[in-house]
Amino acid sequence: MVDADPKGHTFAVIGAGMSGILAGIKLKQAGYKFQIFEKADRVGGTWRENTYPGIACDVPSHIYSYSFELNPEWSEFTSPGSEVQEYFEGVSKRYGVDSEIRFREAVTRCTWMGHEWEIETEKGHIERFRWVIAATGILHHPKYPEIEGLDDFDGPIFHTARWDHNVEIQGKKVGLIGTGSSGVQITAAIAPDVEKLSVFQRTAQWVVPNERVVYTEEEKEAFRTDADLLRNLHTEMSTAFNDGFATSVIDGNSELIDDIQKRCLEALETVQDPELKKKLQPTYKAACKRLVVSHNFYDAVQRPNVDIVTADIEQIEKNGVRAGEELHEIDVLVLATGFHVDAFMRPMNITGRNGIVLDEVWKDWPSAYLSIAVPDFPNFFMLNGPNSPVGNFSLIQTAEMQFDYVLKVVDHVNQGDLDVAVISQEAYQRFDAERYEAAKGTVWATGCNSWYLDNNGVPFAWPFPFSRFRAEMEAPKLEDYELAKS
Ligand code: N01
Repeated sequence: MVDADPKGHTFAVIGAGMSGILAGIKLKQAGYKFQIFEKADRVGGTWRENTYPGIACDVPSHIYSYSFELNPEWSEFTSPGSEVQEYFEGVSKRYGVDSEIRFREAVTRCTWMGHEWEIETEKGHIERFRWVIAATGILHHPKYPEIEGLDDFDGPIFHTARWDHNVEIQGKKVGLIGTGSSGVQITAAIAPDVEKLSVFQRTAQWVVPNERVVYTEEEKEAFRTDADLLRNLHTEMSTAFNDGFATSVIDGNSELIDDIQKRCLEALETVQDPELKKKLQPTYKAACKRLVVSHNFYDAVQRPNVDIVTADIEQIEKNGVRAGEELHEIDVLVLATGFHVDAFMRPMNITGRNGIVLDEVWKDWPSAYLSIAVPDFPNFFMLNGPNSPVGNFSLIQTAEMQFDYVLKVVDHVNQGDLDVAVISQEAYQRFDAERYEAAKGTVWATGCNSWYLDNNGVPFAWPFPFSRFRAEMEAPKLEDYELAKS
């Protein structure tokens, strides 16, 4: 490996999911020394952890790929989760990143020691690194509902991100709490196999109909043999997405959102029973919550063995779930109740300069300059950190652009007589105030409850156009940083 860094600066990358693998590949290519720490025994992050029936990426596979590693083998327009997992495992091996990962070694502590970070892992290993890249993901801390009696249930009970494949659901009475993207995919997948499926829906979802497109062998062969075809497809899809949907969500009055809502309503019309249709009709604007994409949810819920329960859950009992007055008898209970989206790297103990603790800085809600850096935490960057465009652009494209930004800052420091970069309080506050104001005009702020909202009910995702994100990432404003020699 070429040593791009004459000062021997080293990187700790935390997490070997999509963005951690990306960081490894790019650091390797740039000639930097790095170590990736991964809590689990395999790469893949969210795709390793979510193995529930029906899991698929609802973003088109040809844009849910690294731009430098397009994949002609995707089986479908939106491919199954297991294929996405295989893709990341394959890329990680092919680029030689696997050998730089310390598996089963969660980082428990990061402490800034004045000129470098001290990192401690769950195995008690303590090491020092000049730079830290937190690539720990967003949707990875399962959120268990606070429902009375949850522990009293007699049968198997698990969260969607902890699916227990030892539990037989075939021919069983299954209860499913939650109708977000996970709940909807599971409903469609398991409805034909179970005796009874009781879906506990607290809020109706807008469900965008998509058609299932399976790529033919001829199409895949064309992708394999014509690199331009694949590249153009990636470019076209990215542009359409970034100029279309990504632009519309930041405008609460967008016509495109109205069109999407119309398409959702047309799909809802396929539900025959007026009472069921009424239950499934949302009362807020489409895309206010993250849109759910499905070609078969409405078919599934019209099966005679599926019950959409909208009465409030009173409590969970030994044999089932009591909603309203009625006890719904259940053998297996699945919690599709989402994730703690404000955790990010936590519960890791992170202490920056002057003993400032991240948990304290983020006690109300996490936020970061351009989603990447936090004042008082020198040489520490995040990929897909707080305020990232989670619901707007492809997470992979976002992470690639964020990483390129980080590398530009690092290169600048390394090439000068410097070794520390920390975002200034002033720059962070200026950005955060602007972001907070802009967030109020987005579709996510049009009057619904969702995981996009912070504790004050203000959306935390990137509220500006794609063009601004690209411009910010392409040309870091180095004047916003305090650059120093330690
Ligand atoms: O979680 P969610 P998810 N009693 O938070 C309900 C990504 N993803 O795992 O709407 C009753 O969206 C809650 O009800 P309400 C994607 O970004 C991607 O489904 O709050 N119900 C809601 O229905 C997605 O957005 C793919 O009223 C309770 C549900 O649980 C994100 O992950 C696939 C409750 C939670 O929905 C999260 O999706 C899957 C309670 N106490 C996921 N508590 C792809 O295909 C919560 N709920 C890429």
